[in-house]
Amino acid sequence: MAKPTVYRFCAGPWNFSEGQDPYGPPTRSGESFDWKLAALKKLGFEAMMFHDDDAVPDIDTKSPRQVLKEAKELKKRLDGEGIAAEMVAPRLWFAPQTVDGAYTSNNPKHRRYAIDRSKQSIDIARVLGTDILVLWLAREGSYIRESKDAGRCVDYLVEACDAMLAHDRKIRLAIEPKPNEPMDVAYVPTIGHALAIAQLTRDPKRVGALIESAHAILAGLDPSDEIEFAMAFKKLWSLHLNDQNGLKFDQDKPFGSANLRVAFNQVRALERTGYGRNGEYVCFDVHPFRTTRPEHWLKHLDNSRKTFLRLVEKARTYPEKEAKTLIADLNYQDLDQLVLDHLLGR
Ligand code: XLS
Ligand code: MG
Repeated sequence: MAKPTVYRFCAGPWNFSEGQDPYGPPTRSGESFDWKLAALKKLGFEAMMFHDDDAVPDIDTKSPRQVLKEAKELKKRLDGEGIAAEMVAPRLWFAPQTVDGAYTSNNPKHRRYAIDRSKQSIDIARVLGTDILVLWLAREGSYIRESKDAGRCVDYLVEACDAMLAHDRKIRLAIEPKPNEPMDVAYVPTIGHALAIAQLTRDPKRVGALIESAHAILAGLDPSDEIEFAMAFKKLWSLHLNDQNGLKFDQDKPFGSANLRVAFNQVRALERTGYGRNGEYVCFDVHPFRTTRPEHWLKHLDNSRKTFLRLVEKARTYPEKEAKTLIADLNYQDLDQLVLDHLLGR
């Protein structure tokens, strides 16, 4: 019997957001990076995840030398706080060069920009001590179908991955699927699409995935099935747990906030597949509600972690034997109630 997994937690600087949304300005004044780092430690988190310009602000204005210098300074600060860098993700959705896509832009110069910026993110990742580059393909998709050649875009995505894999022999690419937003329709909406792209690259064993709960729900799927699918290929290398109430904008709600049973089944999937046993982190890609006052700024992360750990207990005390008997008897009515009673704490 394998030892119980001891989970380690992670969040990004963007998870301490100031409350802005497309319809209104921030409701909390920003805090410094040091404040966020100290807050993460206080919450018992052991790692921080980074966009490239979280690690090196205003990155496009700096020389490669300056970028590496600042990455090394950040690494020293992280080491001083005992915080690991979980991943680096190139932010390929802000710059003017990515207005019509990054790797799949119709403009070859912009595709080159996206690949060069990704290679730089790999250099930052190596300095920070992580071998994971997360590719959330935010603008790889279309606003109207006729503006792009979706088949050619598969080739562009594979070309971009191949360039990254050739740039560094150790880096692993974790593709983070999402079906839409900011695009009308995105090109890599599910874990199946991500792993299919991986198979076309020059080194498929170095191309895996990251699953985000809300993104799977936006694709009309159950995140626990996506987790089990990715783990069947041994390719779930990072994880963004949060929640989502229906098909609308990406809500990044605290874990369990919208649907406790979906959260329970995600934790059960992690327990069953052994996610976390090879050093993988549980990241909460969650945002505080806009109404949250500064004195409550950390609650969305603290509550997500507490809910996660309570659901680990629920997974570990799940009445497996009773469930197996009901399954053998095809008695799914009582199995359904068994799960609810267990979650309700009969
Ligand atoms: C946004 C994405 C983003 C990626 C990292 O929805 O989840 O947080 O995980 O770029
Ligand atoms: Mg995410």
